Amino acid sequence: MADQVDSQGKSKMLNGTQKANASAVTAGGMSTETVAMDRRRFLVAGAAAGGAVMAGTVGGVAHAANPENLPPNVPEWSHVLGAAVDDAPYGLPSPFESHVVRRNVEWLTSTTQASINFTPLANLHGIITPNGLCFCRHHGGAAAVNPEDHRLIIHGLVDRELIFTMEDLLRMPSVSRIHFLECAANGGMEWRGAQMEALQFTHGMINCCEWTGVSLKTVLDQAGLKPKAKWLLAEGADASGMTRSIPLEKALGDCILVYAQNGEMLRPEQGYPLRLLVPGWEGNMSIKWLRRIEVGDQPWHTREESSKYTDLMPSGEARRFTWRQETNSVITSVAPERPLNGKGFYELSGVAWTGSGKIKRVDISTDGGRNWTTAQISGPVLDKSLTRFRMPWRWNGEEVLLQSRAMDETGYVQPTFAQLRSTRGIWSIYHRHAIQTWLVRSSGEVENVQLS
Ligand SMILES: Nc1nc2c(c(=O)[nH]1)N[C@H]1C(S)=C(S)[C@@H](COP(=O)(O)O)O[C@H]1N2
Ligand SMILES: [Mo]
Repeated sequence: MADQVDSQGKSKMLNGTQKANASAVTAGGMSTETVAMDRRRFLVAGAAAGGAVMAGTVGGVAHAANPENLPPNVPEWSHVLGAAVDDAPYGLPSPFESHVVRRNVEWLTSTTQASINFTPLANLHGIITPNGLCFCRHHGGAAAVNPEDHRLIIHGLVDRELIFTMEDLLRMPSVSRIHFLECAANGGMEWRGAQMEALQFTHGMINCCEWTGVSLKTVLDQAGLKPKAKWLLAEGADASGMTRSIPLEKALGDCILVYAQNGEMLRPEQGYPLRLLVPGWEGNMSIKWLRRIEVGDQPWHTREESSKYTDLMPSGEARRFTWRQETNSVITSVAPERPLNGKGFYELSGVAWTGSGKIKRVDISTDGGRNWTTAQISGPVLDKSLTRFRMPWRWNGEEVLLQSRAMDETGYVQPTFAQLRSTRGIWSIYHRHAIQTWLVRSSGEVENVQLS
């Protein structure tokens, strides 16, 4: 039996295979009509990515497969010369992959500059997010910064106030590390019930890149910290002038002043030419277009920090300083955007991550959490990184409820929705990391549902 909590906090019993009516849920000023409309649109977008109609759709535009290209014939592209090496000095994905893009949700924010778009997780492989597909969260649009005119200022409780050019930073000893970056609001639309009809929107506020830059400690050591130094304020050069306070212990730990992402310089929307990366912690602390670091003895009380980044508990109290991103996982190879095309063999694959360190184990259930099988962890298992898991599976064509459950190296096990709600209630926006359920219909369609 499934138990769905609607927007009023009341529970409705479902029969386990019945999808809760998304129109019962409202959040962020959205209307019932918008949900229905968006849902159809999401399913269309998803269908382009799904195996069921793969051969017939490119970027949502139907095109006919040409039998002339099939064996025993030699396909048309074998008869003509291909593109020249200087046709695309900066390469782009195949036009047949043009449906794999970031998408935003119109009703979520009132402008597209103070807004967010989402990583298309259902179409990604391994653990690395390509630069052009990393979700973007801006409070004042993506700043267009000329690196020649960009400076990083270090001041406050330091022995030497310093100003760095980009050239200065590029000359310093560097580090490269693979980490996920996740918005604290990832999955935040799902607290009060299953709502978003695509994996892109239930979990897509996350990326995982190889980040290169200068260890923040290197720069702070150069400035010299005064004995009273306990906190940093990081500030961005964008129109929002976003600031966040960061405790010194974390700053001297694994934080990086990042200038490169997956081997090339940062993309403008990821903070070019310089951003802070605070690994494993709320994405909002990883200040983009970083221009200033002030060292102080206490956290700053800015509008962002004192009112926005807190978690409202059932008691009416608000938790704050909940910086660490919690242990989470999701199946990505079967998802609303990746419907099944007939019974038989499939690989269940997905990603798991934790701000607490490394992923230790991931279990998969095909019966809504009654029985669990440990998945194979395949590929690198890195600190505060996406970790890829896989499991061979045979679908008999019946309705099934797919789930993944991650465990981290501290022994923490990803909670069910019921467990999470029993301690955190339903009024938070942030840190929604409960076990995801995909309902696979006998038609092969896949839906987002919540079980108790
Ligand atoms: N200067 C600045 N830094 C910022 C933001 C911003 O709007 N301005 N957004 C923050 C938030 S809320 C998140 S989740 C991450 C998102 O990083 P991304 O856009 O590279 O995915 O950047 C953070 N850093
Ligand atoms: Mo965020």
